[in-house]
Amino acid sequence: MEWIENGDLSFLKKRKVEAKEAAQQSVREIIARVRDEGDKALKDYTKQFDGVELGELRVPNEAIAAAYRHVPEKVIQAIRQAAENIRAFHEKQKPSSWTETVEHGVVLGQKVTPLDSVGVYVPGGTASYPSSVLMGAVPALVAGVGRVVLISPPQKNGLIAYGVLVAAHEIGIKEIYQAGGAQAIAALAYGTETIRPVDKIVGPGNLYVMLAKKQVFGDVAIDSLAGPSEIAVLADETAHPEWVAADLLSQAEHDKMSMPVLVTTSRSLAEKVDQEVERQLPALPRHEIAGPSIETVGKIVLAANLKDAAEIVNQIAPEHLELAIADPESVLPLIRHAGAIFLGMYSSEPVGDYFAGPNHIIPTNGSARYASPLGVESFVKRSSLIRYTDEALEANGSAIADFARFEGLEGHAQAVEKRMKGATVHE
Ligand code: HSO
Ligand code: ZN
Repeated sequence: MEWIENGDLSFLKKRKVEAKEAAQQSVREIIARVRDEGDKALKDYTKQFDGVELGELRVPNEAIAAAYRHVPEKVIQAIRQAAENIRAFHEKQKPSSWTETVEHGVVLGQKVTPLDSVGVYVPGGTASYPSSVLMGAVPALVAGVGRVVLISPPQKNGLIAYGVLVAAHEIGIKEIYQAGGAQAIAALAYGTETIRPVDKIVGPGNLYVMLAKKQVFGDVAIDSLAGPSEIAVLADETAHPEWVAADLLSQAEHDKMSMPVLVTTSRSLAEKVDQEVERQLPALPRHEIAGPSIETVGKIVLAANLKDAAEIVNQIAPEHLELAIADPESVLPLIRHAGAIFLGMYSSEPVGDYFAGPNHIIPTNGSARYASPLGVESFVKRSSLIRYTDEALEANGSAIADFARFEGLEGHAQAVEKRMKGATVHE
């Protein structure tokens, strides 16, 4: 891994991969064709990009029953337990409606309503993760979204990955479609003969999925635009080098562009972690992905003290942060920008990827500066409530009318004044 000893964090500027105009243009064309030709375009693109000739777009129930035969029982149990933990965690996030009565009997409040329909995109290929089905859909279900649909490209064998189907079934998702890429996003946004459109699309995907989400945004809501996975480990001399190295590699194996960063106050720990990473890397089945991430993106940043280290972490604003230090709680108040914070040496990042309960769809690319992990609040909206009384209008009507006239809006002023006692405005 590359060492940074002078505090120069300019590597962060290279984090974002800019999409080429050509890719944007082809996504534009795909979306336009799906809007025009619906199911036929989806099937054509699935043949072209996934090499699969689809009969039906919707996954039949028999396919889901069959999927169970291909997933080991202990994995089904793990999926079940994870789903339960994720559900319990997200239950706590449920925002509630409220009203309050203020001066003159005025009632103010907000009413929280779940979205009507949501589409969860699940990537194909080696990034087809049952855990992401749970993370995308469970918060929507907890929020009370009436219709949660799943869309995922078929694999070479013509079927969506078994684990994905099992995870979907475990949490009660019945509407599952096979299609991927920009065409799947277009179908969710605008609908086809088979697929009714949704109000919001969530879930990670490749560059084309991301560009498509960007292009349909405004017609439909989207979650964040997820980039490659990121992990920062803030470690002191008490950290266990072998474990820190394993955690850095755990995210490196996601993508050649994943960003593993060690920020440490201890030179000797840095040396040991560096060696450990080299030692563990070749043994990983995905070393051809983890290798480039470690070599070309991975960094070891030395900090003078924990306060500086925390500031470096804030500049990185990582998706995941591990505080592998003797007293993590003492540094926590200094951390302002990190999507998920893992405290102490037993909180390995994959614990959060699969199981603990918090979401693993988390802001990347520095967007943890202003964004939050996917959660129940991503699937609800607020309506404001206002109930004014005659007494309140009498007391405040003139102020409102004055404000309206100042904005040149006489009609607004009159609407209020007509309701005031002794109103003088008559036609
Ligand atoms: N770490 C990934 C999520 C994931 N990990 C899924 C394993 N499976 C999000 O950055
Ligand atoms: Zn992961």
